[in-house]
Amino acid sequence: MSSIRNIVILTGAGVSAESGIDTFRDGGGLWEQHRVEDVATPEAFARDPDLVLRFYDMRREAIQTKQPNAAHRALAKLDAEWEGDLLIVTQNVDDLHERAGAKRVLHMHGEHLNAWCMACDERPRWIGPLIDRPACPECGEAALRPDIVWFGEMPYRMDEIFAALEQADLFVSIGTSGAVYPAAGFVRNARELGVETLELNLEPSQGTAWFDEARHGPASELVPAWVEEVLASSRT
Ligand code: BV8
Repeated sequence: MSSIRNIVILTGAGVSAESGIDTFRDGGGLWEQHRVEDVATPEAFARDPDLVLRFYDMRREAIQTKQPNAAHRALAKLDAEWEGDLLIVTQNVDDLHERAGAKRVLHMHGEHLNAWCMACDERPRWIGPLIDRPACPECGEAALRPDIVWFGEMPYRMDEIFAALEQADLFVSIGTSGAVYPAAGFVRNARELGVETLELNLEPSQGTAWFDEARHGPASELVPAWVEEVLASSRT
């Protein structure tokens, strides 16, 4: 019988790459089209709110034209069939995990499809643009910003993430470059806790040396194969 009961999975932009959503660092990635400092910081939003709102309006619209890929579907299958604890901690701000059917998903960097009201702190579901400063559906104020964790802002629900890591038997990092903290440090937290660690990525990430095992290739191939493997091992 496999000793794996509780799994924490971290996903990054590489999981959505084959769905046609730009990653941050590959080739013509998002960062190259816009300098990070220009759009993904509170300072940028204070300095040039229209630029930042247009940047997120474009991406919010774009993700609604994309579909989950085989990696999202395999993780949703694992979520549905895994009897132990399972948490998909995603750095991604798209909704492809959910649209593939995954339930146990935690967006540590926020979501394109939520807005965040700076007047009443509500986070209404939002699919349209914010550039025209629409009124908050809760309080009526024109004070909505993207519900995205920018650089220098605290990622969401960190206490839940660390609690899950403390209970985990396996930590799997999928489709992330290991460039951004605190997410990039989770593999070290896992190792310190004695958790088995696995990397599934197109190429070695910046943190690849910290993993017990690393497999390199496209997520649409690696993830379904790994899901079948871990489900089969749980039945032995
Ligand atoms: C915080 C939302 C503290 C925005 C994002 C110096 C050292 C250490 C840390 C820092 C430092 N200086 C500053 C920091 C902190 C900073 C940081 O880490 N900076 C980095 C650049 C050094 N971190 C922060 O600011 C974080 N907050 O630290 O707060 C604090 C403390 C107290 C009080 C208040 C605050 C907040 C970070 C969150 C920023 N927001 N996203 C948006 O989406 O617009 S980050 C953004 O980049 C993503 O969300 C993601 O999390 C991150 C990394 O991107 P990846 O997902 O890894 O994508 P990437 O393109 O990099 O890699 C893709 C990978 O996929 C590649 O490896 C590629 O090979 C692979 N791939 C490609 N195709 C495929 C594939 N794999 C498989 N199959 C394929 N087909």
